[in-house]
Amino acid sequence: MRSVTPVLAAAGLAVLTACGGSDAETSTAAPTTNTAAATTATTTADPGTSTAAAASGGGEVTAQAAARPRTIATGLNTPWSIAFLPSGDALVSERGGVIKRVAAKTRRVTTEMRVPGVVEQGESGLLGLAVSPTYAKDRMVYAYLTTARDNRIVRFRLRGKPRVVVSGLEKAPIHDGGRIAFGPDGKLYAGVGDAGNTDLAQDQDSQNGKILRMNPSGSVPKDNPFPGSRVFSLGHRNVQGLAFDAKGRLWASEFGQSTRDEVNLVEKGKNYGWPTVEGRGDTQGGKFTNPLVTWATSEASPSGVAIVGTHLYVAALGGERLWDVPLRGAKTGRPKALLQGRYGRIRAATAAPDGSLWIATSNRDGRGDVRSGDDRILRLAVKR
Ligand SMILES: [Ca+2]
Repeated sequence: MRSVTPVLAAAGLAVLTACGGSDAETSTAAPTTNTAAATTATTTADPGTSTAAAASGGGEVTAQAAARPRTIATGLNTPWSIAFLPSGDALVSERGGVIKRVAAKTRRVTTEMRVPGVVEQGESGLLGLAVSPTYAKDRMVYAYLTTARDNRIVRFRLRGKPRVVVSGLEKAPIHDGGRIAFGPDGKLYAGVGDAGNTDLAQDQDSQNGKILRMNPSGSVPKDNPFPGSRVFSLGHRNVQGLAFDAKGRLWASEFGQSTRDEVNLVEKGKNYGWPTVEGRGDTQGGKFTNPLVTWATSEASPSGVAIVGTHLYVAALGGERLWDVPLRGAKTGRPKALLQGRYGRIRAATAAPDGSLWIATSNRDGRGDVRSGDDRILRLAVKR
């Protein structure tokens, strides 16, 4: 399934069916998880997952793993993104189109608003949220969502009318990207999937299969790598995780197709290889940039990412775990698996204002085993 013909790629649902267990968001893991884990990363089990520890041969329990997760909220339906307001309240997008609010002090969950025009189909719907870095002044919240026509980014005041930031991104039942994040430069970054059309990732005129960089209004910053274009980096399949480290470097997770998922250090104007290269491969003399971390798709299927201190946390859907990737400047250390098999599919990971990490499960997204209380948000005390 590495090279998909354009005809097949154009029919998103056909790809979904054809890929079967190898599609990135699916939880149908290949039966090689533990073997693959042993060869690529030391899988450190969370306390209580003794089977996982035994299977991976690892007995080491890190400070991160030892931190017992606390449930913050239950009964959510496919939460996709968590974003904190300056007050400490958290906004949570549910893929069907609702934004919930988790109160900072009481942790009471209330429905904040329904975002108009959202059409949830397959992997698409109401996806990423971002709070304006100048929220105190403008009170703007940004959302990446799917409508009947397209994927788009809108902004609004809570309970107010959304206005378009960017529209016309191709949508599909799969590979819709959807993560948005403000950089320390005040620009808005967005992971846009290839919408099942692999050719778009290398097409400089398409905004699909890219990471975009834009002004908060949606206009193109003058210092973008390609004049007049929001494209910041290209050659991406489906980026659903974006986070900036303390030095302003951009880290992104990316779903592979059938072999390797990726964590990339994303730099202006670079080409990350899809669909020519999945995982690490021939850079063709530097034309392509290789990922710093890869996993078998059964171990990860990575969605949201968050940085706390010098660790990148990667929420894994199909892998049903949280990956802890130590960051050493622009390099990465050996990843450790946390919470493996404990909570099912994990979609979102967000650094909370108190230095903890909040994650959200995604067991009600149509591909998980729904457990009592799903979907839930958990808080983890992690090393800073
Ligand atoms: Ca790549």
